[in-house]
Amino acid sequence: MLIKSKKGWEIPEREATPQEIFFNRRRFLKTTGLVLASAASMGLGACDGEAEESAAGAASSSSDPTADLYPVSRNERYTIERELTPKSISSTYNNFYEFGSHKRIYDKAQELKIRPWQVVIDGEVNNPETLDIDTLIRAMPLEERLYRHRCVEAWSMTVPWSGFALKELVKRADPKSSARYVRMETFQDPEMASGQRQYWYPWPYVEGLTMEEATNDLAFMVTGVYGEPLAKQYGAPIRLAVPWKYGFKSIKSIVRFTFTSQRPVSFWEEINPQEYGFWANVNPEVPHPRWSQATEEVLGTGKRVPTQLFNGYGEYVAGLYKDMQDKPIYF
Ligand SMILES: Nc1nc2c(c(=O)[nH]1)N[C@H]1C(S)=C(S)[C@@H](COP(=O)(O)O)O[C@H]1N2
Ligand SMILES: [Mo]
Repeated sequence: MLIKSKKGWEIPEREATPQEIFFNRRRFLKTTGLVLASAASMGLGACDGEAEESAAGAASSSSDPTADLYPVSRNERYTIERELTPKSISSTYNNFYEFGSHKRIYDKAQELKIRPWQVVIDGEVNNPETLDIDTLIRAMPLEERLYRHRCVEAWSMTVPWSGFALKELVKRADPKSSARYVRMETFQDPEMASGQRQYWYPWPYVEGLTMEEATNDLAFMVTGVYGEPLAKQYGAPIRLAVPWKYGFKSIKSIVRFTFTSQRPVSFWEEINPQEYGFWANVNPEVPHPRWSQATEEVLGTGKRVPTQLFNGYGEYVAGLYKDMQDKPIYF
């Protein structure tokens, strides 16, 4: 039996309710009263279960076929004034609903099989292809970037990601002029990923960016962290990092990039469009319908700090939104 002890950096539920609790009416109607029972038994378990911290590092990767590539050299353009979040913390406090709707999924996530792993690039492109993840990673210019990450639940961390600019993948795909969005999709395998047996969620996890966002310098494909291949709980073997947006935009364990003229409906938007919009740009002045976004708990520090517009990345991205007519949520 494990005794629960709450860490200082864990957010009390009254400040940040886990994302799963509210279901929109459409899904509610789709899935009947059974959902209520299930939702109740899921509870508010954001902080359930004490971590065996030593298990966390086990997630890394001497056997990873890309291990020889890391560490990669740091791009000094992307450093930050905040201290890095210790690996023991960021690797044991994760959102990865494919493995459960709470934060302590890191040992469950070790069930993720990351080889063989194929990535499909399709849709409105001149160079559609299906390629092996190792081929893709080895074809791309890898670098390290220190990025802040701000979850919509009002916690944040600072992580040394390794990977490549998403615009390099866009260049390789060679999109047609009809492509206006990149839609990204996570694997779907409910036998492997127990969370995907929670059938009331709209699996697979989907996210999307406009082409302008996807080709912005900041949009980063992550294949490593802390100078090693990406550990499974962070979304191995490849996930997105878009640090000016709320964390749910940074989709994990991607198997497909589809270039399309249609705006994708993302996983959280499908679940609750009133609370999780397409844009999801970090904005301290626009509260989530159920909590403030003015401040954030910095994992590992026990401190709350003010949240910044675009999570502090306005110099890179503010120009993308200056002509936006409709005022979508979170912006
Ligand atoms: N496929 C998938 N991607 C996902 C999620 C998820 O549940 N499934 N959670 C998102 C959310 S809400 C956050 S905050 C980040 C968490 O990333 P981390 O666990 O590396 O901190 O991943 C995002 N990407
Ligand atoms: Mo999040």
